[in-house]
Amino acid sequence: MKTSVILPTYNEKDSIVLLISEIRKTLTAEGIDHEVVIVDDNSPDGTYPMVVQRFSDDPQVVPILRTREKGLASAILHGILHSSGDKIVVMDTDFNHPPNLIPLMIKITDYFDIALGSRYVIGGGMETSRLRFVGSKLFNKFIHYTLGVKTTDNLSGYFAFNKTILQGIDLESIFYGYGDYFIRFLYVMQKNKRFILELPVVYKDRQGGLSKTDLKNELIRYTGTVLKIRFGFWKKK
Ligand SMILES: Nc1nc2c(ncn2[C@@H]2O[C@H](COP(=O)(O)OP(=O)(O)OP(=O)(O)O)[C@@H](O)[C@H]2O)c(=O)[nH]1
Ligand SMILES: [Mg+2]
Repeated sequence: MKTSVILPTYNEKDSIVLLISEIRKTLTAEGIDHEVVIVDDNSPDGTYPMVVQRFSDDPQVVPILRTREKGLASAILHGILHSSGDKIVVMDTDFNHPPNLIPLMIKITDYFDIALGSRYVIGGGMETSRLRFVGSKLFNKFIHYTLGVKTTDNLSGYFAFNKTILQGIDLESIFYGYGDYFIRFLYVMQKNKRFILELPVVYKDRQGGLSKTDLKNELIRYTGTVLKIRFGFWKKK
């Protein structure tokens, strides 16, 4: 069984080389067959050439450059479609998501369809802003009561799964926009009765670079996503 770790990047030159190195080291030490797929949307800070140059002698690092398309969710889908693994791990590239948990997440997918890194199960949390932690928790309650999903962190974006669960699903109707793709993904997977295990994750502070998240815009977008699903304006094809 091979695992593909998908890393979407936009202006992450401060952290990407260290992150790839840590992932390669951790998974190699655990004897996990893997590749690391980087999907960069032509970052002005030169993230892509930096990865190409630094890992040119490492066939398990697969850098992909997109010049025509841009966006977090479609970058993740692009990486998944160009990956060769049987298992997929998706994470942020700024160390928000601690890479030392990847082996455990992969192990969990031997028994569950999806391993979900969650801030809101016992032991989980967020080192960054308390306001953001509480705000996101409340928004997750809204998602829970509106859509009836059981998962507690529908905005996490740190997860692992068996690729077979994507079969027969119109992925483009899920993987568009920003973090809202994850609300659609978990909703569809729970409708499909997939087995999900949430494991505690403590988000670390971003290491270098700038945030791409505009909290006000995302709040509006995420609310729209939830209401569209709830009132039948979003249909998975
Ligand atoms: N390929 C690609 N990646 C993106 C895009 N926008 C964001 N990302 C990546 O998506 C991940 C999440 O973005 P962040 O800016 O860290 O968002 P966040 O975690 O909500 O915000 P922080 O608190 O700053 O960490 C990072 O790895 C980004 O580099 C995009 O348009 N294209
Ligand atoms: Mg981040």
